[in-house]
Amino acid sequence: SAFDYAPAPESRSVVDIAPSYGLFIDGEFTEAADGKVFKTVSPSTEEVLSEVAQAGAEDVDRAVKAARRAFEKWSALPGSERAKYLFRIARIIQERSRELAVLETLDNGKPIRETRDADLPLVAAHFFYYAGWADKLDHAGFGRRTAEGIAGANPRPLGVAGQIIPWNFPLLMLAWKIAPALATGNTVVLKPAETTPLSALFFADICRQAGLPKGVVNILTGYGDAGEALVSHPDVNKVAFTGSTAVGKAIARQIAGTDKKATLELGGKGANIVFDDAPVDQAVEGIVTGIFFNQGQVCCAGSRLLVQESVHDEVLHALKRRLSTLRLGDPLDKNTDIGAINSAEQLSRITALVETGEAEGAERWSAPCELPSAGYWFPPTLFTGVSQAHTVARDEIFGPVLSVLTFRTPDEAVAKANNTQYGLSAGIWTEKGSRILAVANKLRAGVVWANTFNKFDPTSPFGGYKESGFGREGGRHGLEAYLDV
Ligand code: TXE
Repeated sequence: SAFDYAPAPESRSVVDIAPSYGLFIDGEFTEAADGKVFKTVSPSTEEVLSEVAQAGAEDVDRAVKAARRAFEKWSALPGSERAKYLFRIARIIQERSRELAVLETLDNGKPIRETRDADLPLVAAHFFYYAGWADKLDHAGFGRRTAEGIAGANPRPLGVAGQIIPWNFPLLMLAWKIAPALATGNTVVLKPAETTPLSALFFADICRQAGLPKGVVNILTGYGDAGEALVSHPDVNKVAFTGSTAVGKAIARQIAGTDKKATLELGGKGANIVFDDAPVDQAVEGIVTGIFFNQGQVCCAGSRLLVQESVHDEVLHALKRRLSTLRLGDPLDKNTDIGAINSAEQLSRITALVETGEAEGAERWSAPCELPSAGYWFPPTLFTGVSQAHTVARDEIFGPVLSVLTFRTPDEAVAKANNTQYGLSAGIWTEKGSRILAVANKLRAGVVWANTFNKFDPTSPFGGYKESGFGREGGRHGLEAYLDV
């Protein structure tokens, strides 16, 4: 069967996880002021990996003060000096990428193939990319320094950035947030998600290794209350958040009436649109990448398949055959395609939404695979016979679950794709270039992929329309989010 294969596990011993970790404040690892700690577990085995300090309001205050003190010198450095630190960080990430990939896989549950081939190379790429910007801000349309002074725009850092990130791409979300903030001369207090605190703490170690001045990057592990304290701290000038739409809205309410700037990157319900002229095998691979990459725990996942009616049966047949070959299991095994769900809470959210889908009458099909007895797992699943009113067509499931809808004409595809509260991503599969352009221009989505899906690049801005949030990360636009011009 598809499950008979020789396992080739990545060695766990390449990463040395300490039994406990402190908060990283002002260049030092330190206990929380009230001594609180929490455990982080591996979602594929439920084994406790380590115990980390749990930040409270007092720790947030200490970290923000450290970042404020560091800001004076950091923002005054020439861009070329800041670039040197960022290049150094990027190179250390490359050198330590095997260790970091294994760590991320242990703490998050995603397959090592993904952390090794996608997460880590992209993390390094973002630091290299923004390092390259640091000394060019004055010369790239942001402004121009002349012998007499400054002509045109004068780009200035905002100050202290409070950054809150989720658990689905812990290191990559850190890179998206820290690299542009530092390149533009801001300092940072970052809170990783409570289920994936470890890679951010290893990153703190990399900052020390790179000789980054103390206080420029501070890492606070903890829960939502620490995030809330960070957002409301009066000395935080900019809030950058990636996470659920509900918390994003709460943050927007919290900072209303203050002078804080914000970027919010929230949920999604991306449409992957397959036209009848698309090569089926290629489209099927793109559908699989779109929704089963990282177990579908991706804000820009292609979680709604819109397939042209005339090829529905053919595409579904090929898709089910492909899904039956996916290997679910040990995320450290290099042959694994589908890893663990990140937490028991996320698994129960997925399970509840799938039950709702069944109760509302959509037809469920799950790939035949054995689920390991320990850990949090969900098989690759499809819903067919889905209408736009169904919950599984409207709500973000954030799991390996694809809802299949059909359309007859390009206009109907566009209307259905846009019929969502979200607007983060979409995909188009067709051989016709003119159709790609025509359809893409009508989609209300921050990212539109054509004949590919879930491809990321540090040069491309990423962000949402509608309730998927506002602001862009990545590319030149990602710099603007950290500058007053
Ligand atoms: O998100 P939260 P959760 C979606 C996805 C998922 C759902 C819930 O649909 O099923 O959200 O996930 C911090 N003030 N996405 O509960 O709570 C929290 O500690 C400030 C989409 O994990 O939003 C963590 O660091 N911060 C998504 C971060 O916010 C607060 C990625 C995200 O957690 C806070 C993740 C508060 N009041 C989930 N409460 C995406 N866009 O990629 C919590 N946090």
